[in-house]
Amino acid sequence: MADYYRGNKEYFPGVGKIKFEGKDSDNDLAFKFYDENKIISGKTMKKHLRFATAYWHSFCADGSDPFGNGTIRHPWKNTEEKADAAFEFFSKLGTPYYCFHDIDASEDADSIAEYEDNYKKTTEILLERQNATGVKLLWNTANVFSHPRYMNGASTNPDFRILARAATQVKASLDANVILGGENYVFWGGREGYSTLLNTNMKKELNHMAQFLALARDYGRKIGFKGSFLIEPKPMEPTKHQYDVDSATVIGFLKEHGLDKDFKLNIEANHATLAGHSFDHELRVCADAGMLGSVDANRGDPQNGWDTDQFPTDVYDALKAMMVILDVGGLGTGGLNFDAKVRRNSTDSDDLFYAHIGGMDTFACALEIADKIIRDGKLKTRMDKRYESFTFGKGLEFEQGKMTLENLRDYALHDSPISQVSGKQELIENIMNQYMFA
Ligand code: XUL
Ligand code: CO
Repeated sequence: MADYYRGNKEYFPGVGKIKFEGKDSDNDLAFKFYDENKIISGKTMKKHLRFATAYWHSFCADGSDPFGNGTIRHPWKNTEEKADAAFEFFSKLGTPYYCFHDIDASEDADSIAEYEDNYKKTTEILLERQNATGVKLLWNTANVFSHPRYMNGASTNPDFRILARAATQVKASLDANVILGGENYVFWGGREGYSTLLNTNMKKELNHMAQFLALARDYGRKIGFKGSFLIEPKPMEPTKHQYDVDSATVIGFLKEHGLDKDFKLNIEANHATLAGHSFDHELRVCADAGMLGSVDANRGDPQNGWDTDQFPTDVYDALKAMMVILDVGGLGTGGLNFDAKVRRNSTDSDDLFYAHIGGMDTFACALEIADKIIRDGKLKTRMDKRYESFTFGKGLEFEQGKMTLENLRDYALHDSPISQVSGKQELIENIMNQYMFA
């Protein structure tokens, strides 16, 4: 019996189950570093990394860009065939989770009844394949940004009728999520933002967005959704200014509107780059607020300013991300979703496998190195030492809120002369390289 799922037809016939063969393997279709059963600090790699494949990039995108038509021709013709191809791919590759937008998997329709009917049937199709393979839903979401009706936004649209129309898609997506046992539900801002303030009442739009999110939360909880609602920050694209600019902005917004108990964040590497931050900065901001939900694992191109959604291959970047993730005790119900697409000129069906194998190997390396760094504790000791002056005496009293501004002045007045303390950045960077290439 084949060790992967196949429907009526095999969509990736040249490829079998992708196995771990180790770093000396010459087999291009094998993992060199990702060994799902390998135990790292008491947990398998599979459980640490919780990889997911994105339906939209892998089974919908056709390589088209603003200057040219699609280059990638998918053989699947309808919802069922697409689902067969997707689950064949997941089971051959071994990503334990997947993610989708409503209209990636299900056919869109202008009539709400038809849209809902399609989605119900699609949910059954997906559930059957989930049961056949054991692959689970990390999250789903509603695409309330592609259709022309959403050109002025969805929950921030100045026209109430459009806001209500968007609600039908979010409701249907939450219904599907509960049936499919989704572990999270995502909101990416899409067209929630503005092109010019000359025609935009920003305060009203932000209040509407908060109200809409609260209603989605209430409905989700009512129908038994127990997972996290996630907001995915991004500063621009498609609007000039997206409301969910970056982690700090989103966290402030959620707290202002009392949504921070149910909502966490989904951090995408390329969106961090666009916001002028590093990937690990965005993760750290969420981690410190106790709101790190999940990760869209991809990368941008430092030489341009748009969302290239490339597969992650930069081990150093992934390592710094994994150091934050391990530091907060792991991804919880989140995962590493490859919100990434093969290039327009990567047109063979096996390219999709190489892309994911590379991303999974990158994070597997990062996990092993991050775990070693954390267990060794050398960097932690150095960091703790930098803040040592707050662990005793007046420094500790300050942290405990026991000092006034006058007390600080009096302390400074009687303190001995201040000596410079180096941050030792270059040395720490050398130590990182030593861990990476040891
Ligand atoms: C867009 C993006 C989306 C979200 C889901 O930049 O990242 O694919 O992840 O809507
Ligand atoms: Co994303």
